[in-house]
Amino acid sequence: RIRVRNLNIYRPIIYGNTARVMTPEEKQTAPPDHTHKWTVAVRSAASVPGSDAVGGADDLSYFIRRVTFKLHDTYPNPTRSIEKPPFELTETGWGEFEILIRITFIAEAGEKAMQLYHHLKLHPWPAPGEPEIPPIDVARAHGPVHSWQYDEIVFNDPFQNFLNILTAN
Ligand code: SLL
Repeated sequence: RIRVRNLNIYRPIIYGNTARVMTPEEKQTAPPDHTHKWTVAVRSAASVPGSDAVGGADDLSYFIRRVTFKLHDTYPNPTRSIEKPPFELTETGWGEFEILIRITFIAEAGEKAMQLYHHLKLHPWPAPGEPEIPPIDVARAHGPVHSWQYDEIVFNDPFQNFLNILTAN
């Protein structure tokens, strides 16, 4: 296995969540205290030709093998592994918390898993110093919440065969 020295190659990603207030129908099949439906995801930030979506949902598996989302311990089986794209997880709940996102690369990368943290955001208002959470109908009227972070996954001195995989995609 040959490393290509003095070369950095990066892939842009976005990670984060969307959230919205659950509909009455959705509430019927969820635990009674759950108020929000949310999706946490890792997506490509490279533009997808012919798509105006934010991030390409499907195009990270050529170098990412698995994304694991570690949820709050109040969730059953809080460690959720997604082995296929799209690397996302949808759940319901009532509270915000820190999600540990672990990205495992394909074996050819020869890289350790990468860890990111994302604060799951359910409420549109900035919470710090704001003890009061407005009523649910106020939240519903406000519409979905989006909280995304841009990042670049950098590979230093990549293996030649991994570099080939990255540049072929
Ligand atoms: C808080 N630090 O106290 C946060 C914890 C936990 C959120 C929030 C549902 C889990 C379940 C859920 O939303 N947990 O019972 O399925 O506000």
